[in-house]
Amino acid sequence: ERGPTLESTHPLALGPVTAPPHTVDGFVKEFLRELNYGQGVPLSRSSLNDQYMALARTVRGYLTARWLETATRRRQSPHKMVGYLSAEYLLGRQLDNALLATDLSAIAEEAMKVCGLELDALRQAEVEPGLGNGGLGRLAACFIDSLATMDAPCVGYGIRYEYGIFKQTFVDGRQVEVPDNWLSMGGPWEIAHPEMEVPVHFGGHVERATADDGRERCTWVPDWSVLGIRYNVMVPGYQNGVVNTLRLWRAIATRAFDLDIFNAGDYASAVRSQTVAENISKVLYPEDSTPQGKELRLQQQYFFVACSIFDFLKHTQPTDLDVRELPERIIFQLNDTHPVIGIPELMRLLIDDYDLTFEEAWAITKQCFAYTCHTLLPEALEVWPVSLMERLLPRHMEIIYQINEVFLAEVREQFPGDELRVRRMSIIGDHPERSVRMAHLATVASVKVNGVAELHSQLLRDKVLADFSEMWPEKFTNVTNGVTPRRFVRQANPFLSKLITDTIGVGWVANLERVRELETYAEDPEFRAKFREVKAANKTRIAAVLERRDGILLPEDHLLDVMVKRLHEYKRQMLKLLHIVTLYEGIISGDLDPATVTPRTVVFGAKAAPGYRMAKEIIFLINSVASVINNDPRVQGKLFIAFPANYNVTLAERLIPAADLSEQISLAGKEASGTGNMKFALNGALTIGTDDGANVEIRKLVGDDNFFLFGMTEPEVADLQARGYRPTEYYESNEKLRRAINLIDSGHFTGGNREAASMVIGDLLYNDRFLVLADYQAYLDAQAEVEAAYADQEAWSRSAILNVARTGFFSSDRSMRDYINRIWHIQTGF
Ligand code: RUG
Repeated sequence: ERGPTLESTHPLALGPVTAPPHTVDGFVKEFLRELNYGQGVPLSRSSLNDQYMALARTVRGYLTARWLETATRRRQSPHKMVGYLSAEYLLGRQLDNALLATDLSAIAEEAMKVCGLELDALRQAEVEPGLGNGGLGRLAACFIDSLATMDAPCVGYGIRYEYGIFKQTFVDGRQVEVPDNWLSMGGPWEIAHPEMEVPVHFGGHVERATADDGRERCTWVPDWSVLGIRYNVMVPGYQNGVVNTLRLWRAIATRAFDLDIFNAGDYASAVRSQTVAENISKVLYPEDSTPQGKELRLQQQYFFVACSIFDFLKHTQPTDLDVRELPERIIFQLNDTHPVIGIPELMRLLIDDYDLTFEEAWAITKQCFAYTCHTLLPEALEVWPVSLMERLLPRHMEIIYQINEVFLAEVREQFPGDELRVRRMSIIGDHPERSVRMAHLATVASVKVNGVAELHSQLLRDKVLADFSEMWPEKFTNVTNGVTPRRFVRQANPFLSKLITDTIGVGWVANLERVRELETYAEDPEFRAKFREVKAANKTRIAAVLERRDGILLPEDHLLDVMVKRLHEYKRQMLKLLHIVTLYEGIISGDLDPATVTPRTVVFGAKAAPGYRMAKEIIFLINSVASVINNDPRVQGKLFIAFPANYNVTLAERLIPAADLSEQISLAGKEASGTGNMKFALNGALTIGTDDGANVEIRKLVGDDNFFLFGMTEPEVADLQARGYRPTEYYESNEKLRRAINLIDSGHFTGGNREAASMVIGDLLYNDRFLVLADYQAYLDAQAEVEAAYADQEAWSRSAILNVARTGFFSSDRSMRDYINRIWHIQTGF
């Protein structure tokens, strides 16, 4: 970044910043210095938090030299970079990741011992920054990890929410949300720059005047403003000396408080502007795939993109930047529609501040953005009422109208006389109220539009954005999601990592395709035995975690069947629950001899959006069923259900490596990609899944014999829905289904209270939008195949190994390569 240049002849000011020595002694010294001078305590009187803070800062110190070096190198040779715009980054804990990146794990462990401390205990003290809801935010975190590992120039831009995703607790089986005050113990990984404030404006009106050159100029006269404060978080590459930046914005008031009003005794009014401003970055919206039409959310979106674009133009680029060269300098990647307001913001800056004409600004802007769509649910595509936009961002609304005018003229030219098409494609929709369709705006303004898995991209092209793909077929592409092998294999699964490294060498961590070399070992009984030992060790580890964290006692030697993801009807947690109830009903009715049942533990992890009533009812039902089945002696310990509260990245890292079976059972055509599915396969779980999202590609790669496919395909779903779907027909014609539903409906799991499950059961029988009942029998059949396959442990291990060996494709490094080659066209490693 540009900053004041300080001329000094002192060697320390001239030379490169040097990292502390990579030795146990060096580490101990740095650690004690941080503890004494940073935390202000001697070791003997330090608390666990003091020790954690000092450790985190020590490791951060090792990163800092590389970070400054990376920034200097990039400044000296400016190339096109990526501005990754994302309202969410679900980072997970930072300490282990930073230790791995700097190759300091062993040194840190030893150094802590020297100080009489346990590294592992300090690890547990870290509160993970939950600045995202689920897959979308975690994807952003994986992507920036990969970009650093590939030495790609990227700044991740986002919001520094004071409260991240809520902490989930259960009270009498019902979800209760507790605020996530993740910063309360201090944030050792961020560096604040309160001096680099960015003004962001809202409201007001637009004034126009004709200038001397005869052209009209606009001035936005806003009503109120806030300041964006920059927080930098380092994003280390894996053992390559590169450290990129994640820049998060916090909103503060332009004037902290009004002293005159305060002195007059009106304390609440004195801090009002401060409260209004700080609310903008106060809390992450706990929504996943359904937008909430909240003004504050639009404020958040505009706030962070305005700060980010300003930051890029004014601080990252040279002062004499010619904005006409912007497309050679930057590509802003829009992670879903949340940052799309950045498009009219760049236009506004180019026209009103840099004095370009609309046409000039539009020609530049259209080359500076690319859009990733993460959903297929039409209701999840964001729209903003025109009335709200006019009130909050009047100048942007004008620009959007102008963009729309130019765009619709193009549509009319290409499709003369097709006014219906014009209406369908318009950026402004009329129903149910006049509103801005953010996905349309993004598509119109972007160089490329991509979906997140093959099937999803195809459905985007053919269905959701069909008119657009007809007009600009070359604009549409696919980049299948990926996950970082550093966090989700190397760190999360040290036992498997050791086995892989011992077998094929260490290169797989930065080049995951190399795990394919394990394929031949699937045939080796000795390797299979070692692989089973790894799984068993991971099961022991998760049992200890769940006992400590949740007081849950997992049975031993069970098939571990895991369904972890946000609670959403389309993901069909209810299908899993019906399967469990069917097994249980079989046992208690005497149809199923418990001796013949495969011992199975089902683990659920799922948060429901606080306003999503049905999802919360499903959580309650899962907990109710769990408490009855887990305590019924007739089950003879063959079935166990665990639903630890507050599933998060930290728990995922422990749970996924232990799983035998990965549940990916969304209704075909509804899950854009999924990324949990990739993490499970890479850790040697077999998938039971529908032909949906990235499951399709997982199955193709691992082979039909190593994947339990079931259920309708997307065209079959569309066909059934077109013919008219009647769930009661399935209920009436399938005895097992009827008995499972009746058992729930009887109040058996809810203390005799039939009302307690009525909302869920009523919906399944008379609505069932996601065709749970239609796929029920196929799911049961596939689960029977699972049991048969699990009975042959040698064959199962072989399949599990092949899952690991054949899913190297799902590294987020590959996703990033695809973005670089197909969309961004940037250089790496210069
Ligand atoms: O639901 C999708 C997942 O299928 C996908 O894997 C993930 C990352 O691409 O994004 C999720 N998503 C979608 N989260 N929010 C949305 C709303 O558009």
